[in-house]
Parts: sequence; C-alpha cells; structure tokens
Amino acid sequence: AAFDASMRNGLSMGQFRLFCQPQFDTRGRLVGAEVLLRWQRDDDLIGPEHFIGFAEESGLILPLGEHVLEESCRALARWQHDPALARLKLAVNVSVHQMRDADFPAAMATILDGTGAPAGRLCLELTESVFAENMLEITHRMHEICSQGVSFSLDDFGTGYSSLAYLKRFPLSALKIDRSFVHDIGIDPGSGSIVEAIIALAHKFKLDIVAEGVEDEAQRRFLVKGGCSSMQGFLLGRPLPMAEFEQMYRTAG
Ligand code: G
Ligand code: G
Ligand code: MN
Ligand code: NA
Repeated sequence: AAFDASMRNGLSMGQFRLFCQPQFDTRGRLVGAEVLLRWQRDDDLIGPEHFIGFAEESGLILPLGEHVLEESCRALARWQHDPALARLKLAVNVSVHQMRDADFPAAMATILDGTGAPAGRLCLELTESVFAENMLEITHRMHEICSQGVSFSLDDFGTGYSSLAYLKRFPLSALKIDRSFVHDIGIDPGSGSIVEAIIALAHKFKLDIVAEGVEDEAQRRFLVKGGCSSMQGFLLGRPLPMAEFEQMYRTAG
C-alpha cells in the first residue's frame, strides 16, 4: 500500500520517464524504437519489472498506461518536424489490463487527437496473455483501435500461451521474436530452428518480424540471412532517455 501511494505520487510528479530503444532494418537503417518505461525515484532508476505488476494489481496501470501513450504520441507529433525522425515507428507496450478497459479505444482516440500524432506510426505491443481473455471482446477492441490507424504486434512470441489460430483471428501487423530464442541462436541449434520457423510463419501470415535482444554479430547475421525484417538489442543500441534518443538520431546540424 505504501508502494502504491509512492507510485501514485510518482505519477503525479512526473517521475515515470520514457526510454527509447532503437530498431533497425537489415541494412542497418533506423526504422523505429520501442518505448520502455522507467521510474526515476530520486536517484534510483527503477525498471518496469519492479512496478508494472503492482500497477496492474492496484489499477494504476490505466493512468500510467495513458501517460505512456500520451508522451509517446507527443514524441511522434514532434518528430514530424525532423526528416530523420519523421519516418520512425514507435512501439508501446500495452498491458492486458488496458485491453480489458472498454474506454481504452476512446482514450486512444482522444490522445491521438490532442497530440496530432500520426496514428500510422504507432504500434501497440501485446503479449500472448491477452489471448487468455475474452476473445470476442479483445478482437473487437483491437479492431476499434486499428480503425484509428494504429497497429498491433505480438511481443515475446513463442514463450507463452500461443496458438497459431490467434495469428489468423487477431488483427496483428508484426511478431516480436522473444530474446530468449535470439540469445540461444549460437548455443543451441534448436533455438536457431525456432527462430527460422517463426520467421517463416510471419511471412506466411504477412506479418513483419522484429527480433529482440540482439547482442552479437553472429546473431545479427543469422537473423538477416533468415529474412528477419528488423531488430533491436544491445549490439545495435541500448534504451536511451527520450531526449537523448532524439538528440542521437535527429537530423544533424
Ligand atoms: O525495459 P525492460 O527490458 O526492463 O522491460 C521489461 C519489460 O517491461 C518489457 O518486457 C516490457 O514488456 C515491460 N514494459 C516496459 N515498459 C512498459 C510500459 O510502458 N507498459 C507496460 N505495460 N509494460 C512495459
Ligand atoms: O517488451 P520487452 O519485455 O520485450 O522489453 C524488452 C526488454 O529487453 C527491455 O527491458 C530491454 O531493456 C531489454 N533488452 C533490450 N535489448 C536487450 C538485449 O540485447 N539483451 C538483453 N538481455 N535485454 C535487452
Ligand atoms: Mn515489448
Ligand atoms: Na520481449
């Protein structure tokens, strides 16, 4: 409860900060970024694994999630004025609790409207846990949001409650290969085969594919050869505070 009050206070004080991790295509061109939330509590920078679960239990995830979407859309709107940033897509993690909220599509529309963000540049990342929800309700909500121009990707693909049937039923634009498979590419041939199978599956379903957790050149080469369209990881770029990300990748001069 004390942690809860502290989080609530942190949200009102603007302590939840957006970091951006760059994403690149196979030719090494910057194509977008994933937004990763951090809690700057005095001198401590706290990662999402320490607070998202609590925020979900307390319901704070709804205003917190709106804060993340609002700031992300502000960034997308701002980026339209810089040629190097204007073509980037921004991927935002969305909790299943947000997808359960019937008001979520309307809140999304209000944020897009208020910020003037180009909806086509926003992608919401869901995890396979949404597929344990009421399927009709979730697909309906996804379609409402898609009709605004926003797209969806499936995060941590292959690790959870996945059924290939979902790839057909849900309006998805991309799959993200979980970093555990990428990590094991050079270690265990089975992981390489899983990665190849996921890429083949994505192609069949006409989905883009993003590999996460690319840490070395051998992994990158394997993914490029396998036909993976984009990737992110410490080899290519660490998550940076939004302002530093903009500074690093904006048009020089
Ligand atoms: O940044 P880091 O690798 O520590 O993120 C860990 C996990 O926290 C990620 O897998 C991501 O799904 C989740 N996460 C990061 N930012 C957000 C956010 O803004 N909202 C939600 N719901 N989850 C997030
Ligand atoms: O949404 P998701 O849980 O997949 O978030 C990605 C997480 O992975 C973030 O917390 C980010 O800090 C982390 N991450 C990003 N790149 C790498 C990487 O190359 N290696 C590892 N181990 N973690 C990474
Ligand atoms: Mn993610
Ligand atoms: Na992931």
